[in-house]
Amino acid sequence: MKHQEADCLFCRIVRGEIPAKVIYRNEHVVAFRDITPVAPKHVLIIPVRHISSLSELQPEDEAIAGQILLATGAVAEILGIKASGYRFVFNSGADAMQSVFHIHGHLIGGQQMGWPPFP
Ligand code: DGP
Repeated sequence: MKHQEADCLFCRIVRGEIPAKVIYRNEHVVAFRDITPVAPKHVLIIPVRHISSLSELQPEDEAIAGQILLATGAVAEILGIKASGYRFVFNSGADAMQSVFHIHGHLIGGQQMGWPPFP
């Protein structure tokens, strides 16, 4: 598949080589349940195309970036939290504790959250 990396965990989920609870997909993005949920609802939304982090997004990726954001409403509706509310978080780099280097937004909800998000 074009724009994919052989050994990237999330590229492998996109290709179906590693099982995941996929709840939504279109030609641009895939959304699947996080393996270690931090809230009652926790889904990762990733681009089909391999891009390692927000910092690596290029001007030509504008449409992909938009597709990731556009998918949040559809995913929140599937999860039943569109009306109650949700948060969409990207971890980028070491301080944010990014651990998988294929862009992913964490869509989390299903409970009241606090702000700021750290103690
Ligand atoms: P981050 O720290 O932002 O890079 O988050 C990576 C997330 O990916 C983390 O919440 C756990 C999740 N994750 C890691 N490996 C797997 C996997 O094999 N399957 C699924 N569904 N999620 C995974």
